[in-house]
Amino acid sequence: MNIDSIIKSISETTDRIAKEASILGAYEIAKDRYAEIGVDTDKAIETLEKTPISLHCWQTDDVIGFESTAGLSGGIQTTGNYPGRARNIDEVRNDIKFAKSLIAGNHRLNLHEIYGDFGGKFVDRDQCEPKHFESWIQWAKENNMKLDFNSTSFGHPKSGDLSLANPDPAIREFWIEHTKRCRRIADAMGKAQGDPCIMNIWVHDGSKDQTVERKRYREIFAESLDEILKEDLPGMKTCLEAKLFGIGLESYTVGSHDFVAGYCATRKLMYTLDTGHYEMTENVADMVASLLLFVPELMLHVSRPIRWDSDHVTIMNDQTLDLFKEIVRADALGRAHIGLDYFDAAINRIGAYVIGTRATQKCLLSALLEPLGKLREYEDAGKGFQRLALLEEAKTLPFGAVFDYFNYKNNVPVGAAFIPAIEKYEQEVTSKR
Ligand code: RNT
Ligand code: ZN
Repeated sequence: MNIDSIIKSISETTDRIAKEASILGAYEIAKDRYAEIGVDTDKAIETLEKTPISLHCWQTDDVIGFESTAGLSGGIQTTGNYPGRARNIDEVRNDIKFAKSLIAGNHRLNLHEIYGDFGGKFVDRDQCEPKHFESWIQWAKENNMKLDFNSTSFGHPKSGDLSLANPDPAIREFWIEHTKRCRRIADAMGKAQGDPCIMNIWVHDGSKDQTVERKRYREIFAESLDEILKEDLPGMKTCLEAKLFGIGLESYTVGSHDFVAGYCATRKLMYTLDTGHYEMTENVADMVASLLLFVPELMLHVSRPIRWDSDHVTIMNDQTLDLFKEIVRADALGRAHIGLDYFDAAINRIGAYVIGTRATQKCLLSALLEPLGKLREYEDAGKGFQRLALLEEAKTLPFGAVFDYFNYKNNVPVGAAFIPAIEKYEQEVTSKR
């Protein structure tokens, strides 16, 4: 059986009809309840349907890619060894396709440079070209997905502790060349899909122990970035990701929040906000309303840090709910691109994919269902009690009925019905790897 018929047979086993009446009935009641406080649920669903989430290809294979079998380095790490990891380009594609069949809406696919179609040959990072991504462009088109992209500074003999911020010109030039080439690949993707490909630059550069050259590395990094960004490439947009620390790079990170905020503000560049990249007690959601005043756009890496930047599967928690509330309250959905960034190798990887994507949609939907008009009225009138009361009441409105209907309407499993679907795929596909 080929992968398409497996996916089709699994989706047919989802018990939709039996539940139909209760899903529709619950939605009608929910719709009325929300209408009472001035919220149009149909409109919220429509916005959710139109908002793509960029699925990170690296959840399928523990951030390994197809360049070499060198382990992960550069301050990030996956933990766990659940069986069934995707081992090659076809398996990565099949897993993404299957995960997508369980998620409502049209989504984008976020690739790293190490996921190129290198045809079994070793292509070094300073040699990558658009041709290595032609089959991805084709595949994405066939599967109705648009592509986003990432340069890859980790997991390479020249990664070391410093790449774009390296004082050694040979190493620094190598990574400048890599990043320039990646921007051209992203440009080719964007042109082919008729929509800008967003390319993220995250480099791990930093220091395990104390450094006396904090400013010097940041100056070099800024110079490298300026050089990289010189080329005008209309098919793509670049964003730069900030970070607090990496594993083995605990004392100092070149691309810290302050550096990236300053760089993006002065160069009018998109800022990548990864929810795992700040102090644990920092209010990441609050950054949205500041950054948006000074940078043109935001790229979100929705993740879940546990004690550190652990990249646990995104769930519907306060941190993620607050993040999307701030984006909707700032009327900034058009300026915020949503991507996921976690890698859990300890549970079924496709399950992890689907849980995190659906959780992100739940958080966005919850933000879209906020009675913002009324809340703003109260706030303007200085009615603090009424504002707090409505915020509290809004928490227990029948949100779940709206989310169920959204999935039902989009022909994907409602509620926990995706669990048996993933179990079946595991039985028929991933457990045989
Ligand atoms: C690392 C960054 C970065 C990576 C991916 C693989 O801390 O979050 O975005 O996770 O590029
Ligand atoms: Zn990230």
